[in-house]
Amino acid sequence: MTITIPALPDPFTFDPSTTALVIIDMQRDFIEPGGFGESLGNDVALLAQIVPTVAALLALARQSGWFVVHTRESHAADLSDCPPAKRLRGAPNARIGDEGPMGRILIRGAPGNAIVDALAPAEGELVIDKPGKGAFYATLLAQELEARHITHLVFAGVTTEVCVQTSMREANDRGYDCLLVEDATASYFPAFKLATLDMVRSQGGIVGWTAPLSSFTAA
Ligand code: C5J
Repeated sequence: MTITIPALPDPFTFDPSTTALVIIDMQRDFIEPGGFGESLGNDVALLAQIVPTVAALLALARQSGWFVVHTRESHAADLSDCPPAKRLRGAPNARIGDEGPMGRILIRGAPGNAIVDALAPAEGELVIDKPGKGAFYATLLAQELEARHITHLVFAGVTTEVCVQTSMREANDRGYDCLLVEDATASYFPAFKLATLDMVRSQGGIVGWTAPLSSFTAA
């Protein structure tokens, strides 16, 4: 059974049985007050405000039988998967692997590396630990999606112009039809979010589609 929803640049048609929801990096360190993101001077409220919308999207996906994927930007404790170039950029007193306000910054198992409680993965959902910005780089995501014959990906999460956009572009290059849920993604820089939505759907959907959550709930 296929469903068609209003979207930009044109309607988006998908079959729930071959569709996955991919929630990018809804991690405590990026979203909660007192975490790594806030310690860098970012207004985390901009990210926290989408949590209820992402939770509603997740509930809809679970109800509709979509495969669900959660990602975490994370590194091994010995930093063997963190290129020095990545570690050396950013604030000198808050590098990946340093002790941060919620444990070691972007290290697997640190409290701040966890997904926020409201979006905790359920049994049977895939959790991808990704050392890059993109969800496909150095992960098993491609194989996991192929094994389930997934053809369409619906994206949500943070931050829009960094890990969400990178993952969506990687997916687009791999042949997936991708849609970004407009009100289920956020950036510390609102102008970057708006620019990313425009980039994705420009030139006839060069990266994919965008639509608000209401397009899905109405359908
Ligand atoms: C993500 C980042 N998740 N902005 N990371 O976008 O560094």
